Amino acid sequence: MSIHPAWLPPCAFLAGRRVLVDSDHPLADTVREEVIRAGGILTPHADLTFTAGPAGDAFTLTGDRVAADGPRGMIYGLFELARGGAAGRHEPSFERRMIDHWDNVDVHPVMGQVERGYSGGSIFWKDGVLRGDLGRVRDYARLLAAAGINAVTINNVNVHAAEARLLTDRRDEVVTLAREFRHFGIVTHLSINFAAPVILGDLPTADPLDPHVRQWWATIANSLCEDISDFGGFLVKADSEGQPGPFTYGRSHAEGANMLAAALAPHGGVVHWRAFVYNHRQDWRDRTTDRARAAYDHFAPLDGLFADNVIVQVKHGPIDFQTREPLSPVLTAMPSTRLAVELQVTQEYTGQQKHVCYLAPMWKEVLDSVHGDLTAVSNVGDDRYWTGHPLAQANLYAAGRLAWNPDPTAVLDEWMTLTFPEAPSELRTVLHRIMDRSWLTYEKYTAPLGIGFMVRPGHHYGPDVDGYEYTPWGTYHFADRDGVGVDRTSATGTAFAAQYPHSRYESTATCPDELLLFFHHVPYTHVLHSGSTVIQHIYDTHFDGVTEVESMLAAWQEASSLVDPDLHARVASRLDEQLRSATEWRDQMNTYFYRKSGIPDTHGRRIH
Ligand code: GCW
Repeated sequence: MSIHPAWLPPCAFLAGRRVLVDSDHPLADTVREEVIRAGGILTPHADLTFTAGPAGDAFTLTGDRVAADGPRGMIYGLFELARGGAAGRHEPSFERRMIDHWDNVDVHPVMGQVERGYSGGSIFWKDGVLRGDLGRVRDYARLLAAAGINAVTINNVNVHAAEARLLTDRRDEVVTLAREFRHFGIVTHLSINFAAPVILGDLPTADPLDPHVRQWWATIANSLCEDISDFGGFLVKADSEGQPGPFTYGRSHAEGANMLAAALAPHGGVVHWRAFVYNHRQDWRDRTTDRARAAYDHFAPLDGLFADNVIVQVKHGPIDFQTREPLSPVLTAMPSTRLAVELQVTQEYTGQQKHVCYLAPMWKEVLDSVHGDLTAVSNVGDDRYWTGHPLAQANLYAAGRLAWNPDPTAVLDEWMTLTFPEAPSELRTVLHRIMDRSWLTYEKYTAPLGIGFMVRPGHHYGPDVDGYEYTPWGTYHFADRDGVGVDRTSATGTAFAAQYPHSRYESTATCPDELLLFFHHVPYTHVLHSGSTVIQHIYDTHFDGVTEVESMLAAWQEASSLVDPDLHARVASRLDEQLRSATEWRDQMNTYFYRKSGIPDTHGRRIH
């Protein structure tokens, strides 16, 4: 079966156009290839001219010209024209826009090849080696460029034995992949294992202050940057979920990160150092430990201590990519540190690419409040539709494009224009009906009022209200017969709310409904700002959520003659699963909270 082109069709608008690409940068050749492929004519007597200044990704479009600040801007200008983009200046709000792959070289016994990947195997590696045919990687690079992405990390942040060697004796594979990405202006980064000097280098320690360790990393960085002249840098998950880190040697995360930064600095490389550090061996009996606090407690005191080429990479919420979380307080607590916000495109906790969940509206809320870099965990695999669920492609597209166009609905329209160029307006209408509010629908049947993690432990799919409640990974809802929610206030709880510069979350009077149970433990009869009670809200949203999924299914039936039959069938079968799963969520959640509270549904609907 052929690979679905996603938003990859040739740039039809170029057919018959007379084009001049007035630059001798290698990326000019990429633009020329696009012109030829689309049936355009390369000529000095052009009606469309591409020019590039020295640096920068922004560009200005006029009727007959793409004037790019730097070479990459020519590519972005090209794809903007393909979308029918408006004349004027186009500038990204995030300078570095990176996709992080959680791909492993080998198939991991528990996690599979792509950790939290729901679209098949890696497009980079197969059977433990780099794929021989990298045509698909080239297509992927084009896809990312069309979404405005300019950096990629190619391997999982959990760096196992084989993947650690990408730094040393398997480096050729990185060199090869970097070449494919460079063709579309994308810079390659690598996840590394902090203990590499011990694992790969036969040193007795990975202590960041040890001169031999520092020398080892400097030597590695020198040769790596010789092999890949535009190498982007390292991504590091340290002292987190069992990965090695500086704590082993009594060193701080600033000392760990700065050591790697010193090795990369002469070459212009950066270190993305993740703030996802928490105790995953908690005791549920200990009410003082709060996973939400961890990133801020570890990192805020280090503000100002990181080297200039360290970027602290922070998950958008304080916990872990849940359906609804407040903005991580770390993102506003480190004014003297370069930061990157991390989003999760692979929908680990938002339906695993089986459910439609267009995440751009959630990300928009995040991106409106932060500055720095943007990173997003990839959702692609070797599936013919790239993302398992064909509509999940829109999330990957939006992860890049929101930096250029902050309107999630407009970004969805762009995605449709490029993905279904021939589509009649009825298809757009159907897709908007299914996708625009799909995140809110998902929230309704899974995660009421800011509670998360009521999922099956391990694989994280489907409901299990108490699945994590008594495990070492954290406690998430504290439901008893009287009430529900996590008390994170300063007065009586874990004081996580005090990590914010404002006091909005401290009181139920000012806490927004959608985050009430993230910050407060309240009785089931507590009245929300909406006028409903907590228990009635839980019942109503779960019934509504399922009804909304039924409407999505009905809408998709209307599209049966409007799209390719195979694509239609794939989406239809995922929607069937979504409805089954949403019903399971509704029934378990409603029954659980009815049994706990003993309070019936005011509308007398069926609760099992
Ligand atoms: O959400 C958790 C995932 C892990 C992941 C971890 C992380 C790569 O369950 O699979 O590990 O986050 O972000 O490091």
